[in-house]
Amino acid sequence: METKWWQKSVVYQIYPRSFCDSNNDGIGDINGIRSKLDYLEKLGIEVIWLSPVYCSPNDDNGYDISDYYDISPEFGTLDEMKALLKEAKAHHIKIIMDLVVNHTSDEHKWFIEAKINKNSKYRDYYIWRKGENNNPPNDLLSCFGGSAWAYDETSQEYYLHFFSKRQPDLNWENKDMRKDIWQMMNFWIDLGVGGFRMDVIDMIGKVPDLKIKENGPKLHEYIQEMHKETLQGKDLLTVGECWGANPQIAQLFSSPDRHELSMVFQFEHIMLDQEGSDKWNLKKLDLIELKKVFTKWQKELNGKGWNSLFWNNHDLPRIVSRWGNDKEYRAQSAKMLAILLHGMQGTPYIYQGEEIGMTNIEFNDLADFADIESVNAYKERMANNIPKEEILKSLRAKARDNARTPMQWNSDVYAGFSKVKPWYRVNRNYVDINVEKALADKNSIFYCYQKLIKMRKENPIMIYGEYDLLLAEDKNIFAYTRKYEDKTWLIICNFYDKEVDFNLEGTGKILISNYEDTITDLTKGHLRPYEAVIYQWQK
Ligand code: TEU
Ligand code: CA
Repeated sequence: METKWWQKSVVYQIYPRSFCDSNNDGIGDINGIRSKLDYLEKLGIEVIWLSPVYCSPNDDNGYDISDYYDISPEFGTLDEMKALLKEAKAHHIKIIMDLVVNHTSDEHKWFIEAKINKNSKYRDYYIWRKGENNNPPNDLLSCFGGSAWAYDETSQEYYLHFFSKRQPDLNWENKDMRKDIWQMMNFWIDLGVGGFRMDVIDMIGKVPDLKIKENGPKLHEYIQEMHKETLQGKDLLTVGECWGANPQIAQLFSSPDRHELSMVFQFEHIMLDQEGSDKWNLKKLDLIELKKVFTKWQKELNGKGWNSLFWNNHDLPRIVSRWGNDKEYRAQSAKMLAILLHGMQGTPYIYQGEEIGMTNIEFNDLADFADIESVNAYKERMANNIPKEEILKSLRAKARDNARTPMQWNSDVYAGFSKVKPWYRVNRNYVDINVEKALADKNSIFYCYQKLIKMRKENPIMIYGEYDLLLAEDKNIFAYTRKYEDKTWLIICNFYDKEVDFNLEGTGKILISNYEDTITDLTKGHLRPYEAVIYQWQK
């Protein structure tokens, strides 16, 4: 298979509201991103995934779009967006846009029209049903709590919303609606974007009457139509957010001969520290399970599709607080997690602040949460008589707010993010954890990420090398090899804070490590807390 540029690149996700505020109104913006391109080039990333910057009433921070063709005034203007695209290009960085087309905002002109006029062509752009004896058509639930059906007084019908009431679901059965989406995508492609990250794309084939949310029967038909009408011949990076994917489904999306997407985000590893489908129902991570899940995906997409590799995004808690140790071993564990992930096959994604080891934040009360999911979960769980301490425990561990605190640039007031009080609280640890400090310390987490990105550009084994798990039964160590041509790399990581021994053959040449004086004799293997190494293996 011919190598694609996105197989060699590392992507950096920007959550614009929290990245950098250029005009001191407390909200990050496009000009703020423009001012940090030198920094991103220094890190070595070649793609930015930009979370939504379109017009939005912000019921779900931009994931409720009211105009796909324009930039929200709080983020800037379309001209500034064009300038960002151009300047990013000069920094060898492409920009992929968030494409949120499972739903729109209730303030989108299509929905406004659909709501007031039953005979409008836009009525059928959404999903309307008559209820049953004053009840919703069925018991489908919204991801943000409560029924997925909202009652519209005017027309006395219910409309579907898998997310908030203010995010009505689009009806993908409607061909005109699809055409309008293709036109909008082509508008952005013509402006020079590098591709799209597609929000909950596996929901567009929904069949609400059969209670099918994800992976509906026409899903791949729609994606292939999208490919034909927009992506074909354009060499773009496309990544679909697919909470319901298994490796077979991911192959359908990402196998090149099917002409769908470059890759998907799957969340199997992300769901390992919860009981069942409820993310608030906490469970301890089992390392053996984590190894199994990664190994399954590495093996099953090898040569048949492509993996995305990530620990973090704007919906997830900070990985160093989640599966690392953000206290005594913050730097070591953050680097271990970076080495473990970047050593695998796939395209790595870094979420803003991950490269400096930003952590979760402290929450003490309802007032500390800004996110709709957190606020709803808090209220719903209070109503269900779950003890407050237990609710807070889950939210501390999992709230999306953890990822959304302002980026920590320096130790000035508000962490250098803004000169005024930001829209959301700055983590108190910004005086110790910030970009300025990271850049000044040659052993910082930042330079570990920088080195991993550089290694990927220089070593085809990181792209093509075949993956094999080692020490599968070891309860503390995550180890695997990558093999390509005559080379073997060994990636070995101590996942915990206790020292461990291991026993393998031969010696290793150290390519990257998160400690000084790492051993090279693998027959007397020993790893310190969170120690992680990539070796070139000589047996
Ligand atoms: O997320 C999809 C999604 O399913 C999330 O709601 C997820 O279940 C939750 O965040 C886990 O905590 C996408 C976006 O990434 C998210 O920010 C949006 O809120 C959502 O779609 C609706 O657009
Ligand atoms: Ca601003």
